[in-house]
Amino acid sequence: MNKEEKSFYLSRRKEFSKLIGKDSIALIFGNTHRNKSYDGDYKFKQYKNFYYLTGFEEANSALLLAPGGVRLKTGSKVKTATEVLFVQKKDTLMETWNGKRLGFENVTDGLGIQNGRENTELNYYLNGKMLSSFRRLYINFAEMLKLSGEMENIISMFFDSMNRIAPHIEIIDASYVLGTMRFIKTPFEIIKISNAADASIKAYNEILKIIQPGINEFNVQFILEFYYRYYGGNDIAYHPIVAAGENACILHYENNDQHLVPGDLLLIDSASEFKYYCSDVTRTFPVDGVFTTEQKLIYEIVLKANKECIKNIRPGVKFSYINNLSQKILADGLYKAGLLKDKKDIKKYSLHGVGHHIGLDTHDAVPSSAAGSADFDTLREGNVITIEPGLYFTKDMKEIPEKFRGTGIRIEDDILVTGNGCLNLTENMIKEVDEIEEAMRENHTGL
Ligand SMILES: [Mn+2]
Repeated sequence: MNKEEKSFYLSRRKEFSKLIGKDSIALIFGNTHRNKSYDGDYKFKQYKNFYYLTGFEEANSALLLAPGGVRLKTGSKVKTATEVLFVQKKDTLMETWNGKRLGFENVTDGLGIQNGRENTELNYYLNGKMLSSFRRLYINFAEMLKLSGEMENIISMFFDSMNRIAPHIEIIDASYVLGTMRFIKTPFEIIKISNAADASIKAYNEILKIIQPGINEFNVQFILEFYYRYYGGNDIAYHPIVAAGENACILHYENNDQHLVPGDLLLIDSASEFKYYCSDVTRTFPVDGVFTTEQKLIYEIVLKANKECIKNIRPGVKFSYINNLSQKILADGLYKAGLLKDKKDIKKYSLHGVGHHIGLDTHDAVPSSAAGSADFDTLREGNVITIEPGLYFTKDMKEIPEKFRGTGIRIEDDILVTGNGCLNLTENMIKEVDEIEEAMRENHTGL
């Protein structure tokens, strides 16, 4: 880990420690491997809250933060520590099978964290007696309950000692405090989201040359994924939606296995991740390179909502206001086109809200506006959000003329709230009708 990274994660631990106070202790667990079937696991992915405080990707880890200090033994010596990272034991055999482990001795040099210990020592710190000198225990409780493997024993120890802790210590889920921090992105994080967005933009430029009738949704899915990596991304930000025709009306369509048919639209909601930070974009393209009159009409309504919302984003504006603005533009557009009798019915066709925060998680773990008394609705400098209006007409919607049915359109960009306005991180991703048609006509290589 380089100096800049070390100093970012240290700043996160310091801020978190300040927020919880000296009479609190925090234990933030990293993720464990997840079983897919029999002896096969999913590819490991670190818990984002843990990653936010450490930048450490190894499984079976946990971070202890004690702003007021905690006693830490080294042989016969005892010292006071404010940070301890618990990591997997070095194990030559396991490392041969599954990859190198950092080892507790290398925690300070490697990650800039004050102290390292083997995770088996966690038991001591989950002991009721040790915890009894603190008033509050912050723990990523909901995430902890999902841990498996070697961490399970450690957690059951925790539950065993709950009786002894319970009388005086308040146990608080740490996700709220971490969420308030994650609400505002630092320049270090914005660069990462921006890099993810850039890889997505370049990959979409490539896929435009390839989309044509006869290829399959999965061709589009995996060619995009290839290009994310090719252009510097590390992973996909989420399971992609590559949905042709009516499939686009299933909001979280995941099969991605149908052939593309001329005359249909193809909705692509897929994006790159860069070093654990997500971009999140959606574009809708005509399979054969030309929008029909009806498709174009709906597309222009959605595009107008997308652009007007982005224009209105600046610090102090409420996200809920932007959402209402989007609904209003969509409703007005459909009303004018004669497709909506009562504007109040717009939800039937717009289905979802206008956007969400992005960051380490695609739907970033920012507290909802309903949680607590803090205001997470008013946009602030350093927020990064998506703007993704959409309109969806299934084949069953008999009140809509047939030529409009079997169509889903969504246009999604990633927006950074700046000091006096906003910056569209996906500004350079194609979205005008003429530009899409022109790009699909020229430079088209096919598969
Ligand atoms: Mn999204």
